[in-house]
Amino acid sequence: MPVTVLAVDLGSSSGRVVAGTYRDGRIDEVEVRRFPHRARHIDGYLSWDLDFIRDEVVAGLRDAVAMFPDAISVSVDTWGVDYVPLDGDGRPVTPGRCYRDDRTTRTLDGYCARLDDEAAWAATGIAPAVINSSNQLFAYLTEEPEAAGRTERVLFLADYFTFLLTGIPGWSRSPASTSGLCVPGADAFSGDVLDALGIPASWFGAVAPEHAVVGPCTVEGLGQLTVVRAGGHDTACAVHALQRDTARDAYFLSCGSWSVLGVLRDGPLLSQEARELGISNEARADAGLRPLFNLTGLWILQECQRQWRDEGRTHDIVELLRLAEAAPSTGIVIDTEDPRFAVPDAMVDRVREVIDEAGTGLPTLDEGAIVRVVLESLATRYADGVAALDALTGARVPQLNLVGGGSRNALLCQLTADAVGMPVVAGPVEASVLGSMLAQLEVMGHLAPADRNAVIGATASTVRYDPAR
Ligand code: LRH
Repeated sequence: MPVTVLAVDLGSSSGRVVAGTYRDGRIDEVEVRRFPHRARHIDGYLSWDLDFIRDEVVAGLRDAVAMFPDAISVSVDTWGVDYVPLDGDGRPVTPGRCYRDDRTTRTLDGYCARLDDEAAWAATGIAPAVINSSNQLFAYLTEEPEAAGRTERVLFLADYFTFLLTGIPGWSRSPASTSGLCVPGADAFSGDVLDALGIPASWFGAVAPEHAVVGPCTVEGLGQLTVVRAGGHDTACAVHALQRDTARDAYFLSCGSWSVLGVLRDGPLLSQEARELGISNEARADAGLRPLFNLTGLWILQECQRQWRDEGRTHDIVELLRLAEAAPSTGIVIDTEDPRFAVPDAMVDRVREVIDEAGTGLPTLDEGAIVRVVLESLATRYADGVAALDALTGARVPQLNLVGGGSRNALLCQLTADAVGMPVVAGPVEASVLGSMLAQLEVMGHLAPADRNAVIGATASTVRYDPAR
């Protein structure tokens, strides 16, 4: 009997509702709705339009149920670190603030005075970063004390949408693990961190294991759906869609606005070396972990495209990649982690500024050359990350699995294979969606975990890029 599950996958530039029908050992996906969105300034803070996203999600689910009247379940995954503060009636106290807002830079000195980097790492196993929810909540308490005073609960974004679908609040382990507020392994919030930062422990409940049923959907017209925690964090869902031999470590690079490069393993990497290299021990949605580097990804290009579009220049990604492929390498490598690239707007100017600082004396680069510099620089950063993982795990793995939107970018995949010196297996593109569907089928009793690899093999298309000699 075919069975249909629904995945809601919310990224920081677009969201989608996808139906997956499992039959004959594979999943057929139909994208029912896709919508772009972006953060805008509200009350002086870069914020998300969560009501718009909610309306799109509900409309997408209604369309999905109309198309697939037998659909049995749904799960929501989102980008990490962001949260929604709720009042006693379960309503947002402020709009959902965006991790790219610079309030966390303004409040960083106060934060570090209470919790320095070494103490934060020791308590959490998460690399200190201004985007972490711990930094954001400290900024919230500091800059919006009146709103913070009216806050009863704080839900991470995926859990907020699950709450909207069920009325049941919860704190899923994978998004909680991105917060910088949990103990290593992310099975509980860290009392030490909450105390040090003055964040009320009452804002949180127990960390909920994932791959579990939450309850029936209470939204009108969607009552047939069981809401599942298939993995609240998009990257946790994405790694569930990797074909893997569980007996050995596997490296992954989840490539969208962010490049999340890491390794799948049971335990955290907590050595001093891991700390110095900037490892974050985030949780998978099953019981395991995925120590990783959160690196800047295609965001730089997305923002360049936006600027070129506004200036009436070439901005279509297919055309830009064709130009980049044709452009000779300049040999310039920029630091894609430069904080100037973390914020929106004027990205082309920032990239040019950083290139000029490299003192190359080259004439102003055109679109193709800029795209090539960015992609070559990303590939170089990935190679450094892979070398660091090799040093930390002692395991030289046979290939790098590159999933997410970046896996469609053949130039990036080839440059990455060349830079890391090992084959890149690119795909699936919609890894988070596939991971969510697999987990839902497992939780709902329609797929045995032992059969997962075969289903991924039958469902996902992958392309292999061998390093050039
Ligand atoms: C990628 C991602 C990443 C980080 C970032 C904020 O979508 O989830 O893993 O957490 O967003």
